[in-house]
Amino acid sequence: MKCRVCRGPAVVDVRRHNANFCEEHFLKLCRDQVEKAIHDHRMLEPGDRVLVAVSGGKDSLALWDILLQLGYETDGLYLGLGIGDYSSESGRFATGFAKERGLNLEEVDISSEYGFDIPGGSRAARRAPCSACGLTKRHLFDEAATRGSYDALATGHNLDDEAAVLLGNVLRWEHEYLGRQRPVLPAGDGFPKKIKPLVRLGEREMAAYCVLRGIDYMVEECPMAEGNRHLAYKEALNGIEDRSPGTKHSFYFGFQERTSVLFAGAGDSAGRPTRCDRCGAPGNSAVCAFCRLMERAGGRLPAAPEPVPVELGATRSNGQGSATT
Ligand code: Q46
Ligand code: ZN
Ligand code: ZN
Repeated sequence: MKCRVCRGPAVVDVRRHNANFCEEHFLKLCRDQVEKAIHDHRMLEPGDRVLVAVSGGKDSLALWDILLQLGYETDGLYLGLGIGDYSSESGRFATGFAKERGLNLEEVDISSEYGFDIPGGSRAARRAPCSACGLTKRHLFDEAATRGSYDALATGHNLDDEAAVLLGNVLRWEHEYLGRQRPVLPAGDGFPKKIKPLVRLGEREMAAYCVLRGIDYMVEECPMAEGNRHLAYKEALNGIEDRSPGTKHSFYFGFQERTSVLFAGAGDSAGRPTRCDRCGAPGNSAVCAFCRLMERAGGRLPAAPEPVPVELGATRSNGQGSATT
């Protein structure tokens, strides 16, 4: 097995590209793919300040590492979701990564700061754990990115994640979610810009990247993911990809290039943007979904909200279908 670039001994095969790579050229491939995603989808400008949503898993840590190498000014945000040992362990990987490199990582423990955790909150609110979790993460990531005046919030969604979410949204013709399933969502109506710079890289590549870069990451999956439809979609796509490498890429980027325009605007709802009466978050209802969840779960807000200015324009929903963040 020889590296496609230098013909030296290869350490990774990337079937989607029908090619093998040595360590140096594989790491370069990963950086180049992120750079291309950022450039093609106009995610960032040179020197932008980026808040990276860090879970302690391979994708978010690799993303943080690559953005640093590409010269962006980055900070991390880790949310302690209160999912037993899984949360405490993943928190250790996130803080370890930041500490070793002298990086700034904001940690928010939702149990101590908001008075509920994901297992208890989802039970009390009678929501599926991943639904309550996804909603909580989106709300707190948005809040932190806005509070810190970051140019963008970056998440570690990779090609496997995005293709699986797309499959789920297509199977149910979720036109609103399809309208918002893009690698970049611009800032507006009080929401920060959101970017997914790993969309050109798969799960297996991100694991290999971390191993080769010596990044320790949380290997165990979240115990609450069991029964999540997203996993079934991933498995189905993996079966197809095995027989026909490159299918996930064509499915996702074919949608972006040729079909997503048909759904453009479907995720926006007409009306005047407003702010949540409880927490001040932007949205289009008097009490935001996070505050409703928190109230049903017996939680509380930590402090009086700082008012966040909201520009006039069409309001938008901030979900994207199956939760993957
Ligand atoms: S952390 Fe949260 Fe995931 Fe666990 S509860 Fe579901 S959404 S699976 S990425
Ligand atoms: Zn090489
Ligand atoms: Zn609220």
